Amino acid sequence: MRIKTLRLQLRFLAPLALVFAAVAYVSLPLIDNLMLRWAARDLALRGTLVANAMSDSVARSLSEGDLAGLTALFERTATDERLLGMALCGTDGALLSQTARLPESVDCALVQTPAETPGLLSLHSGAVQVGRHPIVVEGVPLADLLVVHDMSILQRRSADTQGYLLLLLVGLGALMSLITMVVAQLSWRGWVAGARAILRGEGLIRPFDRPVPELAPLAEELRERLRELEDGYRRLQVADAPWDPARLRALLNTQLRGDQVIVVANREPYIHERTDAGVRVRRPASGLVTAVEPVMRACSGTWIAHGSGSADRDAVDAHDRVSVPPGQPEYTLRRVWLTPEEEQGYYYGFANEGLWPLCHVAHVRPVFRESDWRAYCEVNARFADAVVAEAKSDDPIVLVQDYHFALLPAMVRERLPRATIITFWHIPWPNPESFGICPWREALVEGLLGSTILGFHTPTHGRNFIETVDRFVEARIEHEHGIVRHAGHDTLVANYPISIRWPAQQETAGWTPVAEARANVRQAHGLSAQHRILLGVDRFDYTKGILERLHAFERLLAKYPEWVGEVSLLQVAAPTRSELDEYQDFQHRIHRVTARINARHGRPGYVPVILLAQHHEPHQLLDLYRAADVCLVTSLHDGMNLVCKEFVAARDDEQGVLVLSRFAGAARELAEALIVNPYHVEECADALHQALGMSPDAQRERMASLRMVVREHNVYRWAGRMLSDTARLRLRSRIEARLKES
Ligand code: ADQ
Repeated sequence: MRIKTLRLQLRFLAPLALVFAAVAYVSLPLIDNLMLRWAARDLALRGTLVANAMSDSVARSLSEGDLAGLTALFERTATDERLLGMALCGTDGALLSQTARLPESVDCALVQTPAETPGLLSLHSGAVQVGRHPIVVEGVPLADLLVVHDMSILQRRSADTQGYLLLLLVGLGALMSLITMVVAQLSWRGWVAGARAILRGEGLIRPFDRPVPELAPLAEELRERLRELEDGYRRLQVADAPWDPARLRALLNTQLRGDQVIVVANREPYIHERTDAGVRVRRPASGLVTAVEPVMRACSGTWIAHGSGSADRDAVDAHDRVSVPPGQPEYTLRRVWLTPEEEQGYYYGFANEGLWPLCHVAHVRPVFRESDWRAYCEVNARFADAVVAEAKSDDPIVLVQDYHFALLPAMVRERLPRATIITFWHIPWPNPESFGICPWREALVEGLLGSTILGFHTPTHGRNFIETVDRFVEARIEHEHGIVRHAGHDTLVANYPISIRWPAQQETAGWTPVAEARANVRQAHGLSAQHRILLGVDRFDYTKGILERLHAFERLLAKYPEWVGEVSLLQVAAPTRSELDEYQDFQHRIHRVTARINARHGRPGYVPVILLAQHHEPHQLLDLYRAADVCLVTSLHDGMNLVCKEFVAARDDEQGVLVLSRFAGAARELAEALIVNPYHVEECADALHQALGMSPDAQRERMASLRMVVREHNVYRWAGRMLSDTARLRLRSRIEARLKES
């Protein structure tokens, strides 16, 4: 018998045994006492019967003075084994007659003793009982007859009875224990197996592991209900109170209290760089950093990233860690070092020449090199090592960011099976046909299926992923609930639209007023105060639709010549991945087209396209957003796009028009923008014309509605919804683990 079963049985038997011992201890003396009393009363009655039967003979013998005959009568009567003897005492206490075996301790003095029980005088040494029975003839008391019974027989019987009773109780106890144990075992095993099966999604299992096909529909229904409850819970999460830093912190401090959070991202939130003026700390222009940092600040976790700054190595301790933000440390940044070859293969090669174009439908061919793939695998393994090294328990929460780490979730899962791994894919996921051209498609999908939760910006990206799983790997899919079961492990595929931090009131109070920002920006670029500005802000990337934007602007000037000289396109493009040919070619092309448009429509004092191919600080971008009449986001394909949300957040004057590509994830939420197909030059030119001619009231109406959406759907909601789901799944897996243990 297994130890666990033995423990389980003892759990039932021990209390039962205790109860029976207590019952026996209390009840046996009580029962014994009761039986002795009954027996004594019986003997007393018996004595009375004897006395009554003999009273006539006694009266006659007394009247005749025949005491010898009386003694002979007593001797004959006292032959019974329980009757020890008899004595006749006069009313004055004198002994008139007695049997030979009368115990010495019995004499006529007892007649004077008051009796507790009528007719019962006393018990001597617990061994004899003396009954006193008056002989009364025609109402006149003549004498007292003492009848002495042997009590030792009763005591022997009492001891026998106790023995039998004890045996009976023990037998009963054993029988009841056995029945209880069997019933408890059956129901316990049944419930545990049933609950496990439901949680595993396999159906109920009968005790002793025999399947019960007739219960399968019930199990299915139970599972269904459980999922519906969870879906309802998630919907409620969407509808309730607004998300802000306090609510996010409260979530981390309650539902995820004490749980360690580790972020894995290629990009670090703080970069130490060597400059002529000494070491400078720079913050990268990244939507991802903006989104994830509040989580880190709230939970004092660890952020693992590639140390890419020229002074990064000087800033870390012996374990490659540095506390950030500098000056007011709130969490730890752990840097991972890559060789130039590794960076080339993993980052520029596989991630940005392979996966980036593969996932964006932007008509740029992905390049897949074997050496890049090897570097990608190795770097993923290096980061997985760092996660394991930084983990303080066997079940940390690991937030994996983006397409640089598709293999890492399964690598971490293998070494920390109890970890909760949340992977967020910041870029789109294409349909299975497009994804299928990747030579390592199965490995990438299986790597991601190591995640507990896999998040995308939109349901379409999630659906594409599930269809890709369906096409290329062996997995069970619950389409309705977005759950994929692969290698004995569930992954929840869900959508969490990312966003920006909505600015606090004290922050907006410090902003340059809109009129001033408009004037400053126009002055900086030599434009008149009334000059209209169309604004584009992007990384200098071919997916952002910068070329299509130029085409649309060119068409606007041609189709609606009244705008020539009145409006300029101010395009800010932050250099990015410039090491790659594709990016260099693209950037050159944009410069060429810009020059062509300017040559065609420009004139002294009027530059139609102002191209600022450089990084801008956040306050500079803020002034540009506030100065613009129209913001143009024309991505050919974009996971979400944060620029359009930044523009909306910057416009507290409720003016300005957003023109937004339908192929950006943001188009799902920002329906009040002018939604365009960036490939359709004519449609885009018309939208620009409409935007420039829009009345201030119409602008206010649209902008107020857009602001409401972005304020509510902020970055804290993105992180909060993901972490709420994390907390729910961790609770569930803890219950599951407990069930397994029992
Ligand atoms: P990106 O492709 O980088 O992000 P986006 O979401 O627009 O795209 O974020 C760009 C960020 O860089 C914005 O915060 C913007 O302000 C900043 N930026 C752009 N140009 C700049 C410049 N010249 N100087 C300084 N900063 C500049 C990826 C996905 C997106 C997804 C985000 C977040 O491609 O679809 O929205 O991740 O998940």
